[in-house]
Amino acid sequence: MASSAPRPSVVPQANLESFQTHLNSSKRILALVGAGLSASSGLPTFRGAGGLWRTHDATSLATPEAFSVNPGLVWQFYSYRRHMALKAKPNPAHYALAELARKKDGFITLSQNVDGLSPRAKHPEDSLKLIHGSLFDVKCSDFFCNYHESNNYTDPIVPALAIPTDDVDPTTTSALQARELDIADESIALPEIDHAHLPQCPECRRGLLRPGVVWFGEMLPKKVMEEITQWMSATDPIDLIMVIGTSAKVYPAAGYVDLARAKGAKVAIVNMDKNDVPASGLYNGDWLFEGDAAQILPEILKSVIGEVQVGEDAAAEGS
Ligand code: BV8
Repeated sequence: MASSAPRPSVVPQANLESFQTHLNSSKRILALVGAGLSASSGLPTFRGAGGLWRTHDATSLATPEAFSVNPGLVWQFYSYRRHMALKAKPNPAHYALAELARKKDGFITLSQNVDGLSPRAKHPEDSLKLIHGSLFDVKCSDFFCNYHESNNYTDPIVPALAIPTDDVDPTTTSALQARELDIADESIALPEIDHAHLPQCPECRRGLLRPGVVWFGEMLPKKVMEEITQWMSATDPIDLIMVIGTSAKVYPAAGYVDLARAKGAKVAIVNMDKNDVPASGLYNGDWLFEGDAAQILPEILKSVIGEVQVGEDAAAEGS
């Protein structure tokens, strides 16, 4: 149960007041979120750790080419991220956005994150656009098969992807954690996994299943893109776009900042690094809140959402 002790303010007063005045009067609001939103839930960002998973550039593993060359390696990358995301918990920033969605009809969140934490914070589905898919969806990689499965939380998804614990006592978390770290530690060789031991498509029984995420060079989900385009092209102006925990370097996601600006939106950046602002920079009247999204979002949205409730009770309240 959240402590009721008021949090120390992490936002300069002047900034907070002008922002909340605009927020309170805003009718149409967008949030573009990235890995930084989940950083204080313990999940590494893409840029964190130099963007590397072991010796591999994470973005190079997130490609159809990498999967066709070495599906075992790519599945170990995604199985590890599924495992870590399942162990993680939504943080106050996830709950704050979920509550804003319940309080403001004209608010939607565009999430680049595939970790499932915004859905677990009970962010209302119709105002949460998962533009890069989810670690917990799988689909057949065979071009002629349309098999797709959502909300697959089996961990590991197949025995061959289990985090090897045979030589450690899995009941002692520390040992297990050590083993988890091993997986991320390039000095420990990753096992070669035979195709036959990787997730198989239960429908065509020909193709391998692959993670239901959008890889570089792939189109974003058609239905989600249509919903966003419809929302963006409504006649009413957009009043505010909050750019939260993202380096805004990946397109078309990063392009929404300028699209929203073109519809009249003011921009509010929430980022641990004040230099990580979108390519078009900041204009007069925009806001830059430097720090941890998990601390800043509950504070700057308080005028609309009140005190953020984290944990189970928020779910009960929202469902
Ligand atoms: C496509 C899913 C075409 C998989 C991902 C235009 C110009 C240039 C290039 C392109 C362009 N258009 C398209 C491209 C190519 C490419 C692209 O953008 N390349 C980049 C690298 C230049 N785009 C694509 O390939 C897209 N597809 O264009 O298809 C097409 C068209 C027709 C027909 C066929 C094809 C697909 C892009 C999606 C790829 N999939 N994810 C997976 O996750 O494994 S992208 C992935 O990387 C994430 O989803 C996210 O989008 C991105 C990582 O960025 P962030 O989330 O922002 O994370 P990052 O670590 O970079 O930054 C973290 C930030 O948080 C930092 O600013 C840090 O300071 C801050 N922070 C840290 N801690 C905190 C914090 N902030 C607050 N609080 C904290 N505690």
